[in-house]
Amino acid sequence: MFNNKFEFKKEFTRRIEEKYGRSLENSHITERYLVLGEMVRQYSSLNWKESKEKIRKLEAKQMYYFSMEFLLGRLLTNNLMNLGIYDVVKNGLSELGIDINELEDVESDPGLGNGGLGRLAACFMDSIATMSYAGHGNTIRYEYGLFKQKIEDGYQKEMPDDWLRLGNIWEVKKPKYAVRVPFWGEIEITSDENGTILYKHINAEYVRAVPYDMPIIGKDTNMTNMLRLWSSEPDDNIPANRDIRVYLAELKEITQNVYPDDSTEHGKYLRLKQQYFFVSAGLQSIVRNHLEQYGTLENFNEKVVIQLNDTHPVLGIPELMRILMDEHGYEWDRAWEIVSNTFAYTNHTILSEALEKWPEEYIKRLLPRIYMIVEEINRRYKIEVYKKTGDKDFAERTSCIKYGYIHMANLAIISSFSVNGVAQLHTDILKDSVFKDFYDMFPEKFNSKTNGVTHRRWLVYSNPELNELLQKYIGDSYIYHPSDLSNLMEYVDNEELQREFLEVKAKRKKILADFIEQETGIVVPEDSIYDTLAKRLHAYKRQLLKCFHIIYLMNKIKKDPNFTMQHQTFIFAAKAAQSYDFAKNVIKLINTLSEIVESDERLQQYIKVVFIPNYRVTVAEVLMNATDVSEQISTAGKEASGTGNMKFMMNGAITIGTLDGANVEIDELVGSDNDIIFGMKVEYIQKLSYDGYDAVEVIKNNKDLKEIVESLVDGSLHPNKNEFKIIYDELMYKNDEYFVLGDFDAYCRAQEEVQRKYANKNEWAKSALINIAKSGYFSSDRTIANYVDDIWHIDKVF
Ligand code: NBG
Repeated sequence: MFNNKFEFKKEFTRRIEEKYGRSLENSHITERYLVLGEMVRQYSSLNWKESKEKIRKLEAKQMYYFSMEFLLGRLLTNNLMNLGIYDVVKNGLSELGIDINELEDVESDPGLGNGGLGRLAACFMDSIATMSYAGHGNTIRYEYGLFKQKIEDGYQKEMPDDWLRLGNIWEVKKPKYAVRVPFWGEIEITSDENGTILYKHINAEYVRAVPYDMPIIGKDTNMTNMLRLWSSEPDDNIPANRDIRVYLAELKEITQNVYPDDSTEHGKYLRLKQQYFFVSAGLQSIVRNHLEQYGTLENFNEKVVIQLNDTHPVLGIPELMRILMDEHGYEWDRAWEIVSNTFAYTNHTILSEALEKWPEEYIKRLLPRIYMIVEEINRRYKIEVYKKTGDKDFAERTSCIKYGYIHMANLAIISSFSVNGVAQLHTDILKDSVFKDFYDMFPEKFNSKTNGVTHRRWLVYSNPELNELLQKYIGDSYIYHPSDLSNLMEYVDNEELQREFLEVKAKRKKILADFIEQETGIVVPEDSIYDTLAKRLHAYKRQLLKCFHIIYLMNKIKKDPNFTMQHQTFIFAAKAAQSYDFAKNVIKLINTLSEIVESDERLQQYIKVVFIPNYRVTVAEVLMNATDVSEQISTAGKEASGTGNMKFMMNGAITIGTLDGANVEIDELVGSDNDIIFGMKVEYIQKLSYDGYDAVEVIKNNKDLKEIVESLVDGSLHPNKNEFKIIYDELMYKNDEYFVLGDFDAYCRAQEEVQRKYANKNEWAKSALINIAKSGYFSSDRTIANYVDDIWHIDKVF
């Protein structure tokens, strides 16, 4: 392929000429990008081949991460860095007169997911490969990503995220591994000559699932894993009476969009189809691969472990039962033994709206055989539990079919050998309340795995300035051993380092400021506290609380002629789900505040408000490392973990947050001098929820707050008094479900603490450095090590 810059240049030029029939000088930037991508992918193919051979030779156990989302972000830089050829390529290109950054910018950022859950899957893939474990991803090849967010007149507008416009340079289509996935139809029950009962799926409509494989390249290792994305295509046979155009349209829909609108019946069926489609295809291919190597499924769970990323892939459980029994002649008991030792389930949220349940009827119609198996799992479960406890109520309560619905989390817990939460506090809540019954029954299944993020993407590659500074003091071992970041503790009092750190931060702030100006036209001062809240827009994440603090400041600035503060820039980035009106209303509010500030000189002396549109991995990469203050202000108990909090911390931002999710662990590690914790705690909130919380009462007793809430509807923020009515109603008539008002005062005091702390530059820099030093714990390398030790039990391949 190429071993040095000279060979690279020659090869690159030759390929451009061969592929496009033109000279390098006349080639288009997209042609250059595509050729480079192809070269890098092929470069990694040798490792891919070697990894597969080694896995086979060692008979290594493999982990498969089943997830409906993988928010990969762009891969060119990451892959070049991980392969150790970034500089060769960069310099080679530069000598050919090409700026590598321009090619990097051609790559689209595949939004194959929604938020933390999808990004976590991507971080895990990086750590697993880098640590030389065999661990692959299994997902859907969505034709369009989530959506591109545009802001028009302050409102969110959704545009298609056409990420495949230039093709995907990393994938290889493998039609020979296609499998068939059945929907609809009926089950015909017969028996053979020995009396064995046979289940035959008749009148089914088949969809062809075709895999596209992407290499997952580890850092400085030969290990290359696979992310398999399934795409739907027409089957060779379709039912005789089926209208072919309808068949094609419905089939195409399966892999068209991330999160199709599931407010309609059609949408719900579609979502269910997506779930079954990718788990069935994934399992069929894993089983085939296993049989090819071992010739038996007897040792399946010794060689395969499947991690279910939330409940979306839980249909994999009955599907594997089906494959073992209907296709390979297994009896129930033995099949169950294999299945219940193969799957492990991760819960990512306790919000009841997100704990999936499906009308029984839907599964019965769409997946008749799967329905029968779920029913049987449930029947046996209830008998077993009743035998064990003698408690009928308990058995009913925890069963997976209740009141006409199939409860996916219950099915997952009953059928998996491991159930984990994603931060200590979250796991405690699962054990103590949400899944208490199950915990009482199967305490051994429950465990906690605090999330992590790949510090290579989020620090080493996206913040080269900080990386360089860290290496100057502590060397580069932390790239592979993130806990070595703690070596920085020795230097946190060093004033020279503190100064250098602030310089690095200033450079990153400049980069962000330029980006903001380019995206929004807003000019933000560099000498300002960059205070960022970037995550999905949701009531529990409380973007609204931050808005209220901003309005509070605006009111103070206007009223008090002696007002003064260090300039602070409030940055938001968030997408709202398409049908979530409240969230969209908050986006409009943020943009309205931004406009008010932009048109008022006096306000601008002290604050700026910025909404960065179309939040995605690429934006996070310039946003997090330029931030001074990391906003993690969810209602305590609601944020399972958070992972943005970790990315900010790693880049030396100081957390202002509630004791929620992984914030609790951040606080334990850095200590209360180095973060700013405020607000009601989980226990108090739980008590309040029962004991009476009266939003109207809270406002009555707080003049500032009253003024703020009223400004939503009295025309002072927007001439249309109904503009923020949805927000107003949520607070006043739905009793402020997420305690925005209840935490308002505490949040304002915490923000005063930000101001006080920032005034002392050395103190600030020291705290930031302590945050960086302690952030090794939040590398996904640590998380993966925990999963390997406690759940997966897989061995290193290299
Ligand atoms: C999210 C939680 C986050 C958590 C990520 C990753 C879902 C359903 N859950 O708090 O809200 O960090 O999962 O575990 O997206």
